[in-house]
Amino acid sequence: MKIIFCLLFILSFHIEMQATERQALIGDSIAVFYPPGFNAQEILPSLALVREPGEIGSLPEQWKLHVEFSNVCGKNVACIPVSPHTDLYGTGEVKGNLVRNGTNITLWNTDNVCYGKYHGRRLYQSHPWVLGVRKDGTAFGIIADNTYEQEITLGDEIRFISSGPPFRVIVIERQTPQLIMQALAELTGKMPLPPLWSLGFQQSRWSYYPDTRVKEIADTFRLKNIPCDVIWIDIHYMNDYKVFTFSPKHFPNPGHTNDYLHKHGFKSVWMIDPGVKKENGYFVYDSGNKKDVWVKTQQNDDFVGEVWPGECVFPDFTQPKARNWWANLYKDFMAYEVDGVWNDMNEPSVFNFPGGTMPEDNIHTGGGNLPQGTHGRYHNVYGMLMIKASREGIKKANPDKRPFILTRSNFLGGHRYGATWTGDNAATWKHLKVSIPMSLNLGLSGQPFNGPDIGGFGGNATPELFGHWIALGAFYPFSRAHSMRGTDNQEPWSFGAEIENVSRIAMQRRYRILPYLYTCFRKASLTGVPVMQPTFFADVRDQQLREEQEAFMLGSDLLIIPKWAEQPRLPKGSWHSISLVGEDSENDEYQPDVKIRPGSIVPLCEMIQNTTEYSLDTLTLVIAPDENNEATGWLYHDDGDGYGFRKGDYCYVMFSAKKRNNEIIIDILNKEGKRNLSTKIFNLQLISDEGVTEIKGKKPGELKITINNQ
Ligand code: MIG
Repeated sequence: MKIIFCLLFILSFHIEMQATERQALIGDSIAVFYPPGFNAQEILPSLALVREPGEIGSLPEQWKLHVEFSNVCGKNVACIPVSPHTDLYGTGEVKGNLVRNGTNITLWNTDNVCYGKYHGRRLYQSHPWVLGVRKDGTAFGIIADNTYEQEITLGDEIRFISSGPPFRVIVIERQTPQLIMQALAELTGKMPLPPLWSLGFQQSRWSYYPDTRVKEIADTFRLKNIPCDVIWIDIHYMNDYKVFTFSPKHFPNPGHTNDYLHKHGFKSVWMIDPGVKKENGYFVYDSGNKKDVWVKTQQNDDFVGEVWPGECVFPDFTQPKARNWWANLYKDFMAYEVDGVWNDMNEPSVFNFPGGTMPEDNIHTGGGNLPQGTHGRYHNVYGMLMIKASREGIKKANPDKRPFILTRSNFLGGHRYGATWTGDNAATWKHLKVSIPMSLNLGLSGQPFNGPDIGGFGGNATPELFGHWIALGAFYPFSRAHSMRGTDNQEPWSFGAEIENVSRIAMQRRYRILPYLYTCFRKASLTGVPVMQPTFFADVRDQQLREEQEAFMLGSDLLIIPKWAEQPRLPKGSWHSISLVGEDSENDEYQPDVKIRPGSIVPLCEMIQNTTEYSLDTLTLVIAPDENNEATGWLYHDDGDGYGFRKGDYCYVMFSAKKRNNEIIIDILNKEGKRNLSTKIFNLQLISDEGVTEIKGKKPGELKITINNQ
């Protein structure tokens, strides 16, 4: 520490202070600050923003946050002083505490196994973004609008120290952090609504092969009645690790494998990496060569680096023609009835080069509105541009379905193209615990659809650890168990009868809340407010909640408290615990406590084994009246896939409940959409300080109910 201070002291002699060259309003309480020497050619177009912002005026006099630009030892620095007692969040996928004050991180997408390198301070994704929440709950957001390698240090001031050219900074001011998230989504875009099946539980490992093993895993889920929607197919399905091929030995008939999975109510997600084996006669290599799509070296040769297939070339996704070529590769691939695609290794990870990636002076040719640039410029967006191309291809192959793409590497704004998992964690308690602030901060950085490898990727989970992880994992936005090759089996039934049962209950809980969860995803896709939310979102003025990173919220109405939480700080008010699948079964050592916000109504569906069985014919409403004896809740429903909803084929329903003496009146209002709620039977769970009153089997016309006081 001391050494760093001395260094800073010495360095401070080399600081060249520069005034802001220009500042302007680009939206309601959104400002942009340009440094001196800003050269749009060198740094724009922005890859985070959906469009170049138009200036609408000058900054009001009382504007609070100003940006100081400087150049320190050749690096361009933007510094934003913040008032004391400001809590800082965001900064993307990072290891560590939810509150980011006092930390620094490097934005340089890195394949970081078990988060072991660089003290875990640089991981697979980059989000040059900080969310600040002041003592009074007002909030701000800051985008350092550049893609270069940079460091974010968070102290009394927020610093972005970039190794690229001078960059602009965007500052958003809002009354609450939730409103900041909405403004961020206005600027960087919204998550497209994912298919319903991708909200189900997903089972993966590196790798399930041959195809008979895939079937066996699927069969076992059904046999054991553990709800599950997706089986993941990792790299061993490929022929020699060549992307877009199938091993003739292990997966001779991928179409049949998928067909089998579909017949049993499963979907499949198959991996595609960016590295293309350098092998004449391999159609991907040959066709890419013909179109000249590869990343180049300084000498203008095709860059060659080693990944799983051995020597590989790498598509240059900055080129429209390369993205187009890549997109078209998905046509034949998806024709095997592949449901989703997993883009891995796209930092890009390169085994035989320093830093585990390609040299910074490699050349990306660009095209369209993207200028030619070095890998240093485009490294952090390599993964994002890859999944952008993947998404286009998958969409083109299946125009009537919603694409599902999972990516390891990404950048601020990349939620527009795919979901994310948090890379190679480890099967340790520490990584279980850190998964919560990590997922929360990803959500607070604009990526609502994320989650870690349940059970931990590296190493072997003990039964106890796996039990706790899957019990919690039921409540991650993206819920997938995955593990590394060479580790012990990590399916829910691999740890003995007790943990198998814990897993079943956990997933039953997830599937019961699907109507609520899907509604949260819909909201996220419309507004940018995260699905998984920090507890302080329940009460942004309550200082006690600001650091809470064991308990968290799912949407605004459910609070999830892990069994192992030591001292969770909970929002004030009577948040009551609710039971999702039957109190007796949930009351084990593992299942998190689920509490409901007073004043809310949470819709649950029946217990199902996968989303092909999803139905709202019978709906349970969990009703938690507030102190005025009133509650409201929302439900979004549509086909679960496809784009009918864009033409109004959905329903968005508001439930309201009023309790008067021993009577409860429930109103259902179709607020939006051409569909009507199809529910035939309502079951009610009325939550109060006295406990739960269950009322079953009511028809839509019978929702004025007399409660027989027990
Ligand atoms: O170098 O495809 O993070 O989830 O199982 C390892 C094999 C490559 C890294 C991913 C992991 C995946 C593994 N991949």
